[in-house]
Amino acid sequence: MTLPFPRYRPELTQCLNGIWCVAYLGDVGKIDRLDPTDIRCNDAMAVAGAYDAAPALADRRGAAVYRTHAEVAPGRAAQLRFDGLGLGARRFVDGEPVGTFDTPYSDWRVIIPASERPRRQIVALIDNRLHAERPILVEPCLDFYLYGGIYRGVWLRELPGPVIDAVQVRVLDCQTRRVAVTAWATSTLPEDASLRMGFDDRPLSEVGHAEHADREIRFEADVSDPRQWSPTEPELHHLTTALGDDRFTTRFGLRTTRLDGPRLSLNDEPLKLKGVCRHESHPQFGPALLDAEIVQDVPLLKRLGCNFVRGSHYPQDPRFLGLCDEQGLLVFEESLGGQTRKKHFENPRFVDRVEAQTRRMVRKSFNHPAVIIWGFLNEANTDEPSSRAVYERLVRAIREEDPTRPVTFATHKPFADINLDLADIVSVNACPGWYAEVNGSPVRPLDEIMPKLDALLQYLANESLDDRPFILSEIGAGAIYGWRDPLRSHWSEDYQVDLIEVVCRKFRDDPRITGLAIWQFCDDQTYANSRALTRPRGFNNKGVFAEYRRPKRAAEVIAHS
Ligand code: ADA
Repeated sequence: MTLPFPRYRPELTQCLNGIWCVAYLGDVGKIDRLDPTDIRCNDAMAVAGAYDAAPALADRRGAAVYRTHAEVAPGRAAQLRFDGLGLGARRFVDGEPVGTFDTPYSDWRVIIPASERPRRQIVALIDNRLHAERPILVEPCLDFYLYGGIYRGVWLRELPGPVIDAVQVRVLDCQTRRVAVTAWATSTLPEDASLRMGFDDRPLSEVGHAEHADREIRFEADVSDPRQWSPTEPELHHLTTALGDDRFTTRFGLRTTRLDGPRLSLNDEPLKLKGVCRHESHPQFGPALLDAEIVQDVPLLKRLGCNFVRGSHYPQDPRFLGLCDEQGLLVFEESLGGQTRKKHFENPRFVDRVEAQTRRMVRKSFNHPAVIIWGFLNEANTDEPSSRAVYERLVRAIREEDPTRPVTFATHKPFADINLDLADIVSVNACPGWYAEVNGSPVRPLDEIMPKLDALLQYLANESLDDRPFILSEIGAGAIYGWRDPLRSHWSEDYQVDLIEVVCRKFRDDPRITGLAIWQFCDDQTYANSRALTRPRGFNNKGVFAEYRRPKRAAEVIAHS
């Protein structure tokens, strides 16, 4: 099996994915008060997997206990890592609670103390209920289904002593190939700890001038045999750091991004970002995508002629980001959010949580050269005065974590947004031509697209916001796969083709538009309640592929535009 990055010593690393024992508890009391120790787990569920994606539990809201065992050498501590789960969870090892989780789609790591038991019991108590009293990061009315379960990989790494836990490689200068490296250990390092390192397949050597502080080691180095990363030549480097016998390998790319007025450049070449928004979603497995599905999505994106993908609306699966690095697809990654309003902005627990998730996303994805833009809180109520302090705080948090990449957020209220000045890139979700002013309007929906986009761009210029790049971060039309209509009405593939043709033409011809992320890559499951009155089949049907990735006619239009 190929381990994803970062890679640890393979002989000390186990992937715990597989079939776990599960008990679905339903709408029990709050999980904070539940002790899962004596609960019998008689059902089986796949990990990764979402329990409410299983037909028997479809659309059920409740808690579930997931249980498995792992072999760990007696006397040795271990690190347990979940790459993404939701919505809320508590975790237990050998019956002892080891943490609470409330940031869906984030990774979650913990160190398990050593024990003499060779077989350790691991339990995740998961909750997919949308508690009113628990400020989750999204509102239940959001337009994608919020599943419960373990969405991504689960890993166990045995720790022979203090080991490297995370490494960030920051490119200081592509020309001089100089990088600044920060490595964090799992625990405080002795003063005389000596770190070795090596690029790619080179032998490891002692790091000369390193600064130590507690768990942190910083040093600079020149990449041997440097190759620049770009979307057309996505050359990647590896950096291995070693403490004692332990190894930690991360992958990175030598590339720089730069903002120069309305221009966004990569390696000093101006970018025109052509792409789509993509949910991590499968009709049968929800957010728990199989390797085969992720691997197939990337060439489909490339076949659309995309060089860009907006990972909507949460931190992305590291497997997907790894493939984007390898294939040269540029990514706008954002932390989870949606329909955020006054009650959230004024709730300190909510704001702490968004900030924690946003910081975690930046730390986790820092070394992916494909990620070129950070975002947060899709479509919040940014006309709300209480949003200002939150937006200032989130922008500051991202810049503290990473001063090298531009920061943005997708707004759907551009004319009333009070925070646009904080963004390095203005990103607007617009929907002319779809949620069109049809009632009583003499204008055909398609004919309103150009004037509305022009009015938006003119407004940004009037507000002096044309001094930075502009991304049309969502625009699209719903189409039911296979439905052709000579009248080219809404919901037909023909209407989606017409709308996307207009949008692609505008994007191609208007130099004020730096980026386009068409809404969306493929149809995805949303709620099966009365929302389905505007979401036929209970899906958001604006995909240019249907949910099983069959191309609609619009895919050809994008590919040839
Ligand atoms: C918004 C939102 C998307 C989706 C879209 C739509 O722009 O950000 O998640 O809901 O609307 O299809 O209406």
